[in-house]
Amino acid sequence: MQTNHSFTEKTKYFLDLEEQYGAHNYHPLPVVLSKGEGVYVWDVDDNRYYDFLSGYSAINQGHCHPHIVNAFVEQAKKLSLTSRAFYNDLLGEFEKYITTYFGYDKVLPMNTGVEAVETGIKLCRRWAYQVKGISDNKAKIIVCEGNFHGRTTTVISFSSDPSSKNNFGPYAPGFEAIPYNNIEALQKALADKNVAGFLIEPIQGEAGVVVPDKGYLKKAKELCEQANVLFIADEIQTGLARTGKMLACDHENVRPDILLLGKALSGGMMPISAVLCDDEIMLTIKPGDHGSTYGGNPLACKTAIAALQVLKDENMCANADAMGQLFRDELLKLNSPFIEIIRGKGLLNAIVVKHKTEDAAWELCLRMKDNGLLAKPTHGDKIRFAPPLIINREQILECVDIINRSLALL
Ligand code: IF1
Repeated sequence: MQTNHSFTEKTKYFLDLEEQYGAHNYHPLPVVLSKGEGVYVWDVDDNRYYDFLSGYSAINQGHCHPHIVNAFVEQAKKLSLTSRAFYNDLLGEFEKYITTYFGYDKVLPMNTGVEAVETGIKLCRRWAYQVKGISDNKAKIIVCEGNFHGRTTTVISFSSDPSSKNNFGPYAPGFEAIPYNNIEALQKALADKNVAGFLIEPIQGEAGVVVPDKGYLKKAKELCEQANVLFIADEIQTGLARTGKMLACDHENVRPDILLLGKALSGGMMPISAVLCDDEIMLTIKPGDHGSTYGGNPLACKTAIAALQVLKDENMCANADAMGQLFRDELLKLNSPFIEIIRGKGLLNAIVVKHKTEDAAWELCLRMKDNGLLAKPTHGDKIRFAPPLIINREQILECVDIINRSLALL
């Protein structure tokens, strides 16, 4: 692996700052970014790169999308935060816009994705006790092995990833993990009358873009309905046109009982998340039962409306679907001995790298960086490829060529 001395002075300066003064909770690729526009980012030495991570799918609309930036800047100069102690002239507009957009009675606005997950868990438990009639403190939520739903102590309690979970105990009770993409395991778990919800990623992102079998989501939703259990879809990474439909659940016409959104809900401007569900669930939370300082702030509301609008105005679902198919087809044509698996949906894709050396995926990412494309390994041998959804055919073909030339260097 490269050490700091092989970088320009400018790059080295910034790497050293973070080494010295920042927590070491990440191991970033050694590139220092200072500008972003559309599918591109530039480093401090003015080298241009294709961004194939898109801020972990928070920048679906492309870096610094002008319509979203303008909405953000205009509102930032006017009124950014009121707290929920008072009303403001944007929260209601946003609530009407997003509930109409996705077809739910109500929305509870939060900030980060994991706050939406935590809020979904609290709503599910409230519904369990006040509507389903489960005994107090007995509600169980089924989750899937290989999940990633965020990093709070409750959420890592049901993680199966040692690095996210180990030495952060004691863990929160009330969760049971079953194998992903396994209908029989779900059927068995739903026999427990204390089960209140099933929390699932329609495609597992961090696990390396694991796409379940066709029909799995639909069958799982049916089983949950039969068992009077809430189907909670974590679309924080898969939602907002990333997989070629507005929601990944749309590929199987599944309507989640609780829908969790985040990341690209702001187009990468600021943390914005949202929980959508119908009145039977949402109205179990009464004034004072839940909230957050910034949840539903006017700046977030204005920004989110713009971020959602451009997804539709610029047909990003259709483009993600077409460009994703092109990307997978062209990668397949490379017929590389170092690519074991290519998988994904829309523009959420990943490869599994097959190579004798342990850190081949990392080395490949370093080579792609040198050739003008930024991507990052996940869980060792997988590399996620998730560019902004505005990428065009010519750019996809250029990126496949970059990947091909980088593979040759392995
Ligand atoms: C990290 C990747 C991981 C998410 C899903 C909730 C959240 C996330 C499906 C929480 C967040 C981010 C977090 C970031 C790496 C990245 C990630 F898959 F997107 F690449 F970890 F799996 N549900 N995913 O993917 O949202 O609180 O972060 O806003 O923590 O390293 P958040």
